[in-house]
Amino acid sequence: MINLILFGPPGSGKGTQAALLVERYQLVHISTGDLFRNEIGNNTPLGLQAKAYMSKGELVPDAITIGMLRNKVETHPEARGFIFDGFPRTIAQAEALNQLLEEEGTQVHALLALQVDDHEIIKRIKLRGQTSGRSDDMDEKVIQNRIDVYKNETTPVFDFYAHLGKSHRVEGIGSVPEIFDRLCHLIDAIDQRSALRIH
Ligand code: B4P
Repeated sequence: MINLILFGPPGSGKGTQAALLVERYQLVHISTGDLFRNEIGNNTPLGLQAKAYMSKGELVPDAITIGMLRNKVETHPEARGFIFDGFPRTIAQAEALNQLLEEEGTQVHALLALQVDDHEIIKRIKLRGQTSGRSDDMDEKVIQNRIDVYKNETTPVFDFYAHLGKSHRVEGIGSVPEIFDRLCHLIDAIDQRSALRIH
């Protein structure tokens, strides 16, 4: 089993790359952003709560996010591994994920951090905002807040896994296939080193 965290600032390409990695390695993809958007689309109480935070570019509170993630993981006992996309975004979420995976007899094997500068991120998100219908992609103030929240609340998660020797930086600028290749090289090296046998 291999469990990977796809990490990086908003709009760094986590969702884009996760979709390709899932195909290549046959892992279960869990995107907390997608799960929240799904709840919002279905007008559920959880969706209503999440919407209030997401529309401002704030993080949804840990208790809500962790509960939702746990439910999702538990619906996939057959998984040969997970790609966590957009989770964990706080130290509390990272600690909860470690505990959850420990209960399942497994662990986080690597955090892959896409490196993309602010200028490129803002360009990408605004471009997506023209078609995504996502209110958090359209307002430059909200986009800037998402970047600030990432820097203040989420970057400590990189250090949390770096202390465990599990954080890796990956250049996130380039074409989608180029970045995919970089990620695959890294994952294959981690696989070989730890004899996880994901192929
Ligand atoms: P997310 O859904 O995680 O949104 P994101 O960070 O914008 O997405 P991502 O990095 O996946 O970008 P993508 O591949 O789409 O979070 C949204 C909100 O949900 C958060 O702000 C927060 O409120 C809430 N939330 C989610 N998880 C949470 C958690 N754990 N705790 C609390 N709150 C949480 O790429 C972006 C764009 O770039 C796309 O248009 C894509 O086509 C383009 N692109 C991708 N790769 C490219 C490349 N190589 N070159 C050029 N363009 C590229």
